[in-house]
Amino acid sequence: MADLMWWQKAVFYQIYPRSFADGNGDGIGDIPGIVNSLDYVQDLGIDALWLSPHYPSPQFDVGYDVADYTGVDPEYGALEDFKRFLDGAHQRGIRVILDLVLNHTSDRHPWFVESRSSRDNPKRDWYVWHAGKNGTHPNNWYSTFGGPAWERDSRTAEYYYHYFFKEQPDLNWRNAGMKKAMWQAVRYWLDLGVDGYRLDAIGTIFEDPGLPDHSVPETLIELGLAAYHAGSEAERKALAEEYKVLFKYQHDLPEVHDLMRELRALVDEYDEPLRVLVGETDEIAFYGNGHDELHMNFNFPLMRTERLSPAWIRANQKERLLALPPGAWPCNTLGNHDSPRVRSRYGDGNASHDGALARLSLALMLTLWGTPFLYNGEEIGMTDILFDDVGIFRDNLGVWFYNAAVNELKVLPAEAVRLAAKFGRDKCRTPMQWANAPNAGFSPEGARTWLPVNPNYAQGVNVAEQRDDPGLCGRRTPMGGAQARRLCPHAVVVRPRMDAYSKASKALFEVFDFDAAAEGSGIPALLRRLGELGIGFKDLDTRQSSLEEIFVSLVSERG
Ligand SMILES: [Ca+2]
Ligand SMILES: [Ca+2]
Repeated sequence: MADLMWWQKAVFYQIYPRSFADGNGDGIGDIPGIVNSLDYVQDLGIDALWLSPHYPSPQFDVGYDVADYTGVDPEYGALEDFKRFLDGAHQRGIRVILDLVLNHTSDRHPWFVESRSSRDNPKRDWYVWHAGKNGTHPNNWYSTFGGPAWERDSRTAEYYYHYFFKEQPDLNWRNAGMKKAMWQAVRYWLDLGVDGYRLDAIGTIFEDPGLPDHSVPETLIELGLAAYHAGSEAERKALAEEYKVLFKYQHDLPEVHDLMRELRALVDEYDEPLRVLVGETDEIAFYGNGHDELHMNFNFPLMRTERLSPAWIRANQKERLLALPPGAWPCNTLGNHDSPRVRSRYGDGNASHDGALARLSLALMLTLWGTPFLYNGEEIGMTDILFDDVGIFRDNLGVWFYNAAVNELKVLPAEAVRLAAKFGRDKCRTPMQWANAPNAGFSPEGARTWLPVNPNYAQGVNVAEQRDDPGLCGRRTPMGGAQARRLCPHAVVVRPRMDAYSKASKALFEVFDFDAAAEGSGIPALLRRLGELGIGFKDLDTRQSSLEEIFVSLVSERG
């Protein structure tokens, strides 16, 4: 295993800076807060951090609308704070990757301010501008965040393209000057010592320059609502296919792979240590030949279920691992700042099961073959919270959904809020719960946090009370898991050899099996090791039950 790269052995932990730790007590997470929390991160056994955008931003898309690629948002601190954070992490042996948003900027970015100022501005072509057609939009494309993908700019009477909000104009990656400027920004952080990037929304970087209309009769909101009400995997799959057709000319154009090869070559100029690129995409094609595009792409298909059954996990692993090109390395996750909390999503509503299932899910992440990414707060079993007042929403996607549901689909407001809270992303972005204290210990008493804290901090869902408690979603889960993972980074799967066990047990063993050739020991060794590290379930007696039996009983209960 000596030949594995650092990022292949690492457990990654995503920090959403606005919600992780508030250093100056103004209700907003910041970099000094993260600096103060580095010992906690180290104690968890985390090897690498992915920091969601820390750049200056009007926060219309909560950080994913960047107004300066080489700055730090004043709400989060200054460059000196960032350097202290990077040094502090490195001193603890923790690497840091940043978020890189290549598809679009904020409409407040100076590049766009210049670009929109006149049709002959030198930066006009840095964005995607087109004349209207028949007095309206250049074509029928949607923005994935609702409404047309085109916004008419009265100053120059042309339309600019935006795949996301109109406050996020798409960059034109066919323009060499823009590309050069962006590569300079990429080098800026690498030169500072940053260890790589997580690449946002890379599938949307290029769009068809011929602007052909899509052919889907349903509106985007109709598809969204149908997906929400879909009763079966088959239905969900069919809708996902239709969604693909809707965005066919705006997604995954072949040119993007030339660009990724170019970026990889740039990043490969840096060594000591080697830097890493992780793509927010599940398309295997972004691995290139296994060595010339991105180092890792998320295994998002694993998440796309309501139930993490052994059969689902096994099928996913078989399909995914077989599809990888030689030399490519898998990358697994069950949650991030855009998706439901693991405990809420994969639980079954029974409090004791939900806790156990959340821990099992973490154990799964830490034992599957590949590099795991955990989202901050998962280690203490944080849950979604659904706000019942649109006035509280900070995610404009939820606000859009609410307005569309009320105005276009005539849904009653109370029901629309409920749907919008589920559809939006505030639910999983609430402040980190550090203690059973006012504002969950995130901000001082009396401060108004940018999103309300989830009140379940008072029911044990907080760091302080789980510090020494292996309880329902005890902090010892990821700590032990991370240690276990370092013991066996080849942990994996899919070797039927368990005749002696029940069917459910067999399936689970296959899931939690690991590469005996790599470790020189049998299957249950990892499970035993997890047991030794105290990773059991409080509601089942781990001294009387083997961990294997616990896994089996969990699955049996789940049917
Ligand atoms: Ca703050
Ligand atoms: Ca684009």
